[in-house]
Amino acid sequence: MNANLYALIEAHFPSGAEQPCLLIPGAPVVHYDELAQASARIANALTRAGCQPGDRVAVQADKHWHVLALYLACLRAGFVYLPLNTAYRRSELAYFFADATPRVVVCRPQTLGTIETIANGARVLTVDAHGGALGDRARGEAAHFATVQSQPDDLAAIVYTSGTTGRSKGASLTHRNLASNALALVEAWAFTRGDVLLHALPIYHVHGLFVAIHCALLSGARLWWLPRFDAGEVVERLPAATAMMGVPTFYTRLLAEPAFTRERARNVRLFVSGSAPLLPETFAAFRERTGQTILERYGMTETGMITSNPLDGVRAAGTVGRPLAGISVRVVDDAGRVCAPGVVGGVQVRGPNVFAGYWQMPEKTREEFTVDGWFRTGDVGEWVPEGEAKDYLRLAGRAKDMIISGGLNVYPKEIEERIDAFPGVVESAVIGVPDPDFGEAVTAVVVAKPGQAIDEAAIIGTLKDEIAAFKVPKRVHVIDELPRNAMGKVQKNLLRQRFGGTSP
Ligand code: MLC
Ligand code: AMP
Repeated sequence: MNANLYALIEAHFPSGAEQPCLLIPGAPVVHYDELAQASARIANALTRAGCQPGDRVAVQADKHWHVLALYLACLRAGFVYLPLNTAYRRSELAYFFADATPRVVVCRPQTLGTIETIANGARVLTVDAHGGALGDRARGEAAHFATVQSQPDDLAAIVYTSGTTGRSKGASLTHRNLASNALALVEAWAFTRGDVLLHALPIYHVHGLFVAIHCALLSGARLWWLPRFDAGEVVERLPAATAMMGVPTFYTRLLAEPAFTRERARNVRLFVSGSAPLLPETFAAFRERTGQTILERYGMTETGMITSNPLDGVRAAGTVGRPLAGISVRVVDDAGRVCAPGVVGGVQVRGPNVFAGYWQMPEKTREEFTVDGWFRTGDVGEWVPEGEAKDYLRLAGRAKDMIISGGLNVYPKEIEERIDAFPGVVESAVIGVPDPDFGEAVTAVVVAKPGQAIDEAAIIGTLKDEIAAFKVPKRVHVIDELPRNAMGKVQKNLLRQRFGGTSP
């Protein structure tokens, strides 16, 4: 049997392949056979460009359907797909290229000049709405490509996640990781060929790329392929959709639209939320407005999806449900002992979904696994001890010092190091404060050198030139001294209380 994920996906394509796959506003429908042929052409073109199985193909591109074909091409040819957030700037990209040494980089036409100077010897091709240079090369290629024979442990993708040390780590994901998770989700959420999934997520993170796309393609469903999340556009398309996936910000923004009514949501059988905590207020307001109950699930880049509230049965606000089929989850104390229900501890995971390790970081990989093979998520939670959500997992916070803003992770250390390097700054602390739109807003607290003024706008402006804008603090506060505990550790809880109005 071929463990290649593309082989599995293709086996589920609807028969009589001229079935609609991507519904794109203002553009012709893309059918399943067109997608398959486009992926074959790209696989042939990349092979001709020198790519071999195991080579990395790094992609920083807008959400054109050709990019989906490119992803499928990499899978079927055994190349390792490496998606990059479009917000990443030059220095961030240079790090990824140096670390992953891709054979090919695919980018937007407007960044070609920059990327060529940092691509580390990779061949650089553009992709745009018409296909770009990649499309030009693919056009003359055969529309057939024999999917390579893959082993379950062969790499399918590397997805970078930020690290507590400020250095990003590439999570190496295998064909087995992606395939097992995709099958578990199709089953848990009962996707069928009759579904139409509204897809407004970006396709450079696991939520939009793997969770959403695999559920749809593995069930022969259709997707509304929207370039980005725009609440008005989503409200317009929802009556023609049966499912939607989003980060909590999608749901708070929908609720802010007066045109988003029960009637608009009537045909949708499933609203899924994840990537960040869904506030119980949002859960309740959504139910009140639409009569529908959001299904919250929990996952991470290194593991794919871990737990989910049920399709049938109680979906409980503030919980992330039960482990998906084939996945084991445990909650342990600091000594590694399993916690009783109701006792908060570290969340650990084991199963075919758990990644193969961090790209070229064996030490870091070892640190994140227990001796008996469980992956430490860095999240903290408990099993609900009683009531209608008994035995569901409730996340209680994070052991790792991480902020989630609009579903995107920001590690304070990376930002603090940059702010500390500004002239006039003694030191800084970066925290997340509650934000009605992004859930948490990145905020900096800075100590100035005696007699030096801190220019908030200058710090924000300079950081925006250097790093992805979603990581840049929305505010910079100046303070005389950072509060520290007896061990000398900065008490971020006190800063959150002072600048975010939350209790410590
Ligand atoms: C954009 N901006 C953000 C931001 N997104 N700021 C903080 N946090 C964010 N998430 C800033 C931009 O830099 C810009 O700033 C301004 O907001 C407007 O930019 P935009 O591009 O117009 O924003 P918008 O399209 O409204 O994007 C917001 C969003 C988007 C919430 C729709 O961030 C999004 O799609 N988030 C989903 C991310 C996701 O897929 N996460 C899953 C990760 S996988 P300025 O100052 O320049 O104006 C994962 C595992 C799992 O976590 O379990 O799923
Ligand atoms: P990432 O590293 O981008 O994959 O983000 C994974 C992290 O997002 C997890 O470790 C959690 O901290 C968080 N996360 C994902 N889903 C949820 C959820 N439903 N509720 C709370 N946090 C979540």
